[in-house]
Parts: sequence; structure tokens; C-alpha cells
Amino acid sequence: MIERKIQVFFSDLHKIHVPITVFINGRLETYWEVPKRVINILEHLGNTNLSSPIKVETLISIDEITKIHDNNMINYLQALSKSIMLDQEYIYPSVFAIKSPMSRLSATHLEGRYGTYCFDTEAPIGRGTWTSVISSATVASVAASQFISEQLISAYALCRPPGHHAGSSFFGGYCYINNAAIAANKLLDLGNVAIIDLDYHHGNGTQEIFWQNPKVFFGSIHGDPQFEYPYYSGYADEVGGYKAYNTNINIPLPRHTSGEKYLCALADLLQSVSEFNPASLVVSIGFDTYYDDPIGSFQLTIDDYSRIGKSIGQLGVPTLFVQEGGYKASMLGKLCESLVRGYLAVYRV
Ligand code: SP5
Ligand code: ZN
Repeated sequence: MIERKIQVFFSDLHKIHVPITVFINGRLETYWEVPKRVINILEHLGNTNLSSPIKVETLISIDEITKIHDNNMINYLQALSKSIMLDQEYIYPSVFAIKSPMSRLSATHLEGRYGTYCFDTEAPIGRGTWTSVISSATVASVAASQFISEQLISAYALCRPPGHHAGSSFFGGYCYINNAAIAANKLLDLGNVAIIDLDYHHGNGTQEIFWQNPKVFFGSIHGDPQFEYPYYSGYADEVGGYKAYNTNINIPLPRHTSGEKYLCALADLLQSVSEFNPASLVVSIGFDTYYDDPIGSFQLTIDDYSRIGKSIGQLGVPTLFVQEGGYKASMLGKLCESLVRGYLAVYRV
């Protein structure tokens, strides 16, 4: 019997990004995107025979990031984060550069300029944010590099903060840099790449980044933006730019979607992935589809993640999982294990 393991990559530097609150509807609410999310997954996997996680100690250069993101936005993120004192609280944007002809889209005041790039009040910045964000992108990048060099059939980038709401020149929704996009861009060395986004929220950033790229397929299953964040994208009629027509698929689902309904949607999406015939697959994995997640509304159970893993594994395409959301921190290890076991159980070379 072949030993079936998954190569997991992580960094400890995520721990210095610790916002406490998020500003929604005039209230300061709990910031669910916490260090314990990654700590729980690592601890849990450590107690299984599924992986010997690799700690990433380096940081990629800004040049690596600006292959995906606008140079000005990245320099701004760094400058703003570094301008914050060690003992200072996290800061939030309060003025947003909407698309009015009167809008000077890039203000000059450092804090005032926050709303040039950030589209909501859910991506606070503190002193540690920059380093954490770069470490998260590095985890994705190193995972993709080793995936290529060691011809892995699976790997797991345990990224934090998440990335799928960050686009080429915008960020928000707990995300700053798009880790999955950085990984996918590297994986293009192997041939066309498919990204499927299984976070509860639409991957608006990833969709935007590859909108005109016919070599990268993007498909997302998520809470319908008619009622769910991020509201402004994720509708079924978004099928890709004119250079990449029909390489983008959105499957919005209603509140309270069951595991059974979710798996039907996933089967449809995977059929399209299969037709695209990618050399590799990136799965933006969010566990905020779990029934007990504090912000999601879907009804998935622990066993459903094993079924998701199996459906993905049956494709037979080497797969890099990239961690996105999922906020029931104490359950994330178990949900992750279920997904990975499902995938490894059925994958055939
Ligand atoms: C990466 C990711 O999953 N980002 C998610 C950003 C979601 N922001 C919307 C949060 C709204 C929380 N509302 C909570 C209502 C609970 N009853
Ligand atoms: Zn999410």
C-alpha cells in the first residue's frame, strides 16, 4: 500500500496579524479571521499520519507580488502598515474612492488614501499586517514551486491571511494579496491552470485577476451575491472577458444550501474543469460553508468535505489547495482532515 500524504506548507509569521474587531453596520464586531484558524489545522494534522508540514522561513520579493498586483497598491500596503506604531490599534478606511468623475482616485494623505484600494471596512491594517501578508503569499508561492519541482499530486498552502477577495488593484474582506493567484501564475509553467473557489464567498479578486486570461479557468460556488457579500460580483452571467470568453463560471447558491445540493453544483463545475483539461488545479478552499460557521449560511457537514475531496480527486488532476476562509476555528482541523482524506483516497496517477 502506497503511503498517501499531502505536502503542507505554512509560516509562523501570520501570528503578528491580529485585528480584534471589524466595523459592520455601525458596530464593531468580532474579527473571525484569527491565528487560531491556522494553528488548529496544523495541530490537528500533526496528530494524523497525513502530513509532515514544512515551515516556510523565507519571504518572496515584491517583484513576485507585482506579477499579479498593481505596484502602487503593494507599495501603499507596505508603507501604511510600516507607518503604524507597534502599540497602535488597527486602522480602517472611512472614505472610499467611488467611480465618480469628480473622484481624485488616488489621494495623497497616507491614511486618507486607504479607500483608493480597499473596498470595504473588513481589511484592517496594523504594524504586523505587511509581514503576515507577504508570508502568506510566500507560503502559496513556495508550495507552487515545490509542486512543480517535485511533481507532487497534491499540496496544501496553509495561507493566512486569506487572499481571494484581493484583485489586481483592490483588497478587502480579510484579504490583502491574492495567494491563490500567485500560486496559479507559477503553475502556468506546467500548462493551463484551473482554479475552483469553494469558499462560501465569491472569489471576486481571483475572478478579476484572470478575467481576460484564457489559460486560467476560474469557477466559484458561493452564497448568491443577491443576498451575500461581496454583492458586486459572483453572478452566473459573469463568464469571462472577451479574450477569455467562457473560462469563468459562477454558481451562486441560496441560503441554507445542503451538502447534497452543494455536491451537485460541484459535479457541474468539475465537469467544466474537465473539459478545460488543465495541467494543474488550484482549489481556493474555504470552510465557511460548514453548517456551524459563524458567518456562512450553508449546511455542509464534516462528511461533506470528504465527499468534496473525493469529487476533486476523481478528476485526476494534480491539485494545490490554498486556504481561504472558514471561521469555526476549533473545527477547522477536522474539516481539513476530512477533505484531504477524501482527496487522497481516490486520486489515481
Ligand atoms: C476570506 C473570507 O471568507 N472573507 C469573508 C469576508 C466576509 N465579510 C462579511 C462578513 C459579514 C458578517 N456578518 C455576520 C452576520 C452573522 N449573523
Ligand atoms: Zn469566505
